[in-house]
Formats: sequence, C-alpha cells, structure tokens
Amino acid sequence: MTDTRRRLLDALAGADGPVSGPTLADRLGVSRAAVWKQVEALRAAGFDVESGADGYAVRSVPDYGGDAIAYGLDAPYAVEYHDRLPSTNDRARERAVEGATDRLVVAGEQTGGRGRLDRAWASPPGGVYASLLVRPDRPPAHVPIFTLAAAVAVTRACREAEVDAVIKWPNDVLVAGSERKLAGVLTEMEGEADRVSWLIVGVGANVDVAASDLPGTATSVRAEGGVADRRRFCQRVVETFHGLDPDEVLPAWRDHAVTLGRAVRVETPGGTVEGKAVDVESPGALVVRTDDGERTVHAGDCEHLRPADGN
Ligand code: BT5
Repeated sequence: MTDTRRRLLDALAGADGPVSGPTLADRLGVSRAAVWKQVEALRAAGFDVESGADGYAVRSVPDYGGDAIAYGLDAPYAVEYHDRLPSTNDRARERAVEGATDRLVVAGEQTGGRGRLDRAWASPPGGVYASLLVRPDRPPAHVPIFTLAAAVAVTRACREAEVDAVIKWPNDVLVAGSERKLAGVLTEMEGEADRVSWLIVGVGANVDVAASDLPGTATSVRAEGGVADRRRFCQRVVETFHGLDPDEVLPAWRDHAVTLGRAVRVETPGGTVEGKAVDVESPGALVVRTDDGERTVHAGDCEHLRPADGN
C-alpha cells in the first residue's frame, strides 16, 4: 500500500461527512487527478465511494483486504495483504531483511503456516493470519513481553467478538473453561547482544472458520457463536497490541490468564517441570512451585492438569 493510499484512507475514515477533492489533494499533497485515481483504485478494491457535490464519502468497506484493514486502523502500520501466502511470518521476515519496519503482513489463507518448534498451523480461509514487523529499541531478552502483549491483544479481540477467551501460558488463547484453542502467537526475531534488530509477532486466529476445517480440539470465533468479523478482529488485535504500555502487559496478562493457580506440566528444553503455576515474571517466565521448590521456566509447552485448582 502506498503512503498516499494510506493517507487517503485515513482522511476518509476520519471525516464526519464528504471530503472534497481539493481538500483531499491538499492534505495528501497530490493533484486532484491523483486523488481521483486513488478513489478509483479503492472502488476496484470493493469500497463503495460516493462522489457528490460535497466530495467523496465512503458508504461501505469490503469485508477484508489490505485497504479494508487500513481503513480506520488506529495504529501506524503499513498494511500488506495477500490472498494466500505460505506464511505471513516468512513474508514479514523477507521485508525485515529488505529493511522495512512498522508493517503488518496479512494473508487470507496460508499454505505453510507455522506454529512454534516448526509445528504446522492450520490456516484455512476465514482465519486471521497477521504478522507485525517492528524494530523495538530493546534487548533480545525483553522479547517475550511482546508475545505476552500479543496474547493479551488477541484475547481482548476475542472478548470484543463475544467469545470468552483466556490465555494459557505462554501464548495460547483458549475458550474459557475448556482446552479449545482459538489462537496462537509465533514471535521471531533477529538481534545482537544488546539490541533487537527486528521482531515479528505472528498471530493466527480462527475467526470465520468452521470447526470442521480445524485440527483436533481447535475452535473458532464463529463456532463459539461470536461475531466473526475478520476485519474488525485484525484491526483490534493490532490496535490493542500497539496501545499497550510495556508496563501494563504483565498485569493484563495475569488478569487474562488461566494458567496461574493451576497444576501444570511444562515440557521445557531442559526436561519436564511439574507443579503449581504461581506467577509470571518479567519478561514472561512462568514460575512453577514443584516438590523441590520454585522453578522459573522461560520456554516450553504447558499442559493444564486436573484437578484445576488447589494442589
Ligand atoms: C502457536 O504455535 O500457537 C503459534 C501459531 C502462530 C500462527 C501464526 S499465523 C500467522 C503467522 N504466520 C505463521 O506461519 N505463523 C504465525 P504452537 O503453540 O506450537 O501450537 C501449534 C499447535 O496448535 C499444533 O501442533 C496443533 O496441535 C495446534 N493447531 C494447529 N493449527 C491450529 C489452529 N488453526 N487452531 C488451533 N490450534 C491449531
């Protein structure tokens, strides 16, 4: 998406009524003919743009796509949309290597979606597959906080879509009271000892997907009876992620998490840790009270054990 297109979308989305061609040309710093060309491109992308005596006004927005996501998006990312990609994280990585930043790569479906540890992420049409490329001025050790922030953002988007979602450490978004998975987060980065070079936060969320198109016990916003609006969902994830103050992330995560207080078994690179999950510490490590004292786990797969509470 060009800068001009994004500015046109922002100008139209932010207006109360029609905006005249000359006003748009002025704001965008382009000719009126260039504005007209961009409006035509929006129409070709499925926007209903009315042009009356007072100027241009958007009457309706397409269900999904780059322009649809950018329209009204309250976050400073350039949106790049593809109907289909192997993996939005891989495409974002290519963009990172080219030097880009502050970019949101979205695909309508993925043919090679990835989870953690090279597991497959089922990515049928109807899901939200989005990778955010940023370059935070942080040491690599702080990166897990971004994964937690994304999990908080996705959980809130699910709740806004009327599905009662919760977080399982570190990055699974489940339907409350179940192990049914709605979404996951895959964070990848490149960095030097003291500074992240680039960071990609990839979100996969089952939004407008039938449960039969998903593996195992996975579920979707649609299957749970929620509002399956991919455009809104994607926008809200990005806006919430962007709007979270780093200091707010851990408290918000604790607030949304179901793992704390639960009996857990965590498969870590260094072996199995079993006990009661008692806290999450900065920048995202799980503290487990085991028979041999407290253990702090930085990475792994967490299983909630029964009974849910109290041991
Ligand atoms: C995750 O991995 O939960 C992270 C998933 C991140 C996917 C996004 S999509 C956009 C971006 N581009 C990518 O290529 N990836 C990111 P993990 O915790 O490892 O969970 C993977 C496991 O979840 C699999 O082994 C399955 O058991 C299960 N699973 C696979 N597809 C699923 C789906 N669509 N919904 C729920 N569970 C799924």
